[in-house]
This record gives sequence, C-alpha cells and structure tokens, in this order.
Amino acid sequence: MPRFSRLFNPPARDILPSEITPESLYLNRRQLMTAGAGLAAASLLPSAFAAGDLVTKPSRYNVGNEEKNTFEQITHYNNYYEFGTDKDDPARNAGTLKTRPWNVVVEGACEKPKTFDIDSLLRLAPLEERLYRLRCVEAWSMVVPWVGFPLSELLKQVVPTSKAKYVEFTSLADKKQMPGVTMPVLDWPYTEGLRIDEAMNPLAILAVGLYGKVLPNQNGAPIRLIVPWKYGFKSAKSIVKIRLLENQPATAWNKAAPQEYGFYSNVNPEVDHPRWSQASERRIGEFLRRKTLMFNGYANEVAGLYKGMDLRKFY
Ligand SMILES: Nc1nc2c(c(=O)[nH]1)N[C@H]1C(S)=C(S)[C@@H](COP(=O)(O)O)O[C@H]1N2
Ligand SMILES: [Mo]
Repeated sequence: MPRFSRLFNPPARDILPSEITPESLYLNRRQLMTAGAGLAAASLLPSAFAAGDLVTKPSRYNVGNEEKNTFEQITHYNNYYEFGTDKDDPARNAGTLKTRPWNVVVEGACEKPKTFDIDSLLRLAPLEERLYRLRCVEAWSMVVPWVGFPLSELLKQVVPTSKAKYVEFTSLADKKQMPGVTMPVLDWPYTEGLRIDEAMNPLAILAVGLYGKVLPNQNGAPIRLIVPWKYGFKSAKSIVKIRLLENQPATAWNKAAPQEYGFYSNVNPEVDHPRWSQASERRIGEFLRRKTLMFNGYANEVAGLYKGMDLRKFY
C-alpha cells in the first residue's frame, strides 16, 4: 500500500517526485506514461468545444490588484491524481479525458432530482469571470481567472428539502480514461463535501472555463468546483454527481489521512498541517513567500459561516 503520509509533502523547498509519489506509483511511472501517450494519440479528435471562447459578464467577486498567474502556469502545475501525482502529469496525460457527452446527476434530499447535460449547465446561469486566489494545502498558491456560475444556481434548480444539510461532489473515476485510477493512491472516486450553507454562499462556483476559454482537461473539465476560501483539494474536478445529504459525507482526502485533512479544510494560517506550517505560501512564479490570509483573504464574505466553531477542532 502507498504511504499516504508521503502525499502532500512539506512545501518549504521544492518537492522531489520520489517524495510525493507513493512507491508503487513511482515504479510504474514509465508504464503509465507509455499507456497515457497511446491513449492520447487515439483520442486526438477535438471536441467542438476544445478551443471555444466563453461569453462572460464581469463579476464583483475579484481579488484586488494581485497579478494573474499565466495560462501556462495554471495549466502545467496541477493536482489531478487521476492523471498522475506529479505537477506536470495532468497536462501530459489528461488528453484522454472525454468531456462530451457528459452528464451531472443531482440527487438526494431534493424535490426535483435531475440529470443535467453539460451543455445545459453552460446555459443555466450567466457565466462570470472571477479572479480568485487558489491556495493549495501544499502551501503554494495561484491567482486564476475562472469562468463559472454560482453553485447555488444549480442547487436551486433541484429544490433542496429541509433534510439537505450537506452536499457531496463526486468526480469521474474511469480507468479507461484516467491512468491514475488504476493506482491505489486514493479511494476512488475522488469525493468532496460542503455544508449546505457553504455551498449556497455566493463565492462558491462551478467553473467551466479559465482565461475566457473552455476549461482545459487538466483543470477539471468539463465542470469543477471552486471554493476559494478552502484549500484547493476541496474543489473536486470533472464532477459527475452531486448529492444532497442529511449527514456529513466522507471525503477522499479525509479517508486517506484523517489527522491531516479535515472536512472543513478552511485556509487558516493559524492551524498548521501536522507536518508543515500553513502560515505562509509561495505564489507560483514568485520566489519570496507571502503570508497566508485567513480564509484565503475571503474572511469578510465567509467568516460568519463558522461563528462559534473551534477551527482547530473543525480543521
Ligand atoms: N478529482 C480531483 N479533483 C481535484 C484533485 C484531484 O486530484 N482529483 N486535486 C485537488 C487539489 S489538491 C487542488 S490544489 C486543485 C488543483 O486545481 P488546478 O489544477 O486547477 O489548479 O484541484 C483539486 N481537485
Ligand atoms: Mo491542493
């Protein structure tokens, strides 16, 4: 079995692939890459949306005057373990992901459960461009111009009942398209969860694009969650199912290492990861570290959600 404690390594220095990758996966890297390359060649047919521009309206939810990370940085420094655990693996391997046809099942504690075709989701609500900070639990960060719409718009469509206290998100887990899913890195499929009030917060969006274009596969095409005040791993990629639940769902990272990754996962410079500090971060492309902000800088918008909660206990 892989040693989960080696995943998400201390980020104060550059991380070696041999450190962050479980042994089994590391040994299989060559085979994995060869398989990935073959599959990629077989699926070179571009989807009609491959390079599509998205029509967006401006948004009031933008970070201030911080510089955007480049398209190259945002699409070549990824965590998407279904396509490998090195930062450049997803860019290399995710060409095999087929994003059409694509359905998102929304079910559970709601009056109108529904299966949405991805193209109907693109028309569900006006698309906005939102410049958000993304803070990874590994203590690096980026500034990304996402294109998406509020998660609340989708949830309203299915009319949650009073029993809907939590929302669970499930990513695709298809061995045929995702070489990493053959490795026991996480308990696939990747799942994540939010409390219903977090999910309804206007900052939480479903992203379908970045830099005005359809989302590249390695960033979670065709639709992924963005919860900017939480560590990046909350933002499940390539979502196929959303369930409204009465009880708090399990999450993939919490199952893998519960003492390291909690359900809430709010960005908090005062609560360290057991193996490294969360007080500062390195913006990708920069050399000096910067201070990590409470709730990733979104405290005004979201601190109220956690009034009276001990954030050391509910990490
Ligand atoms: N399905 C799935 N979703 C995922 C991940 C993953 O491995 N699989 N990685 C998470 C982590 S740790 C981060 S930091 C962000 C990275 O998103 P980005 O590659 O678009 O920057 O995706 C999150 N969503
Ligand atoms: Mo992350």
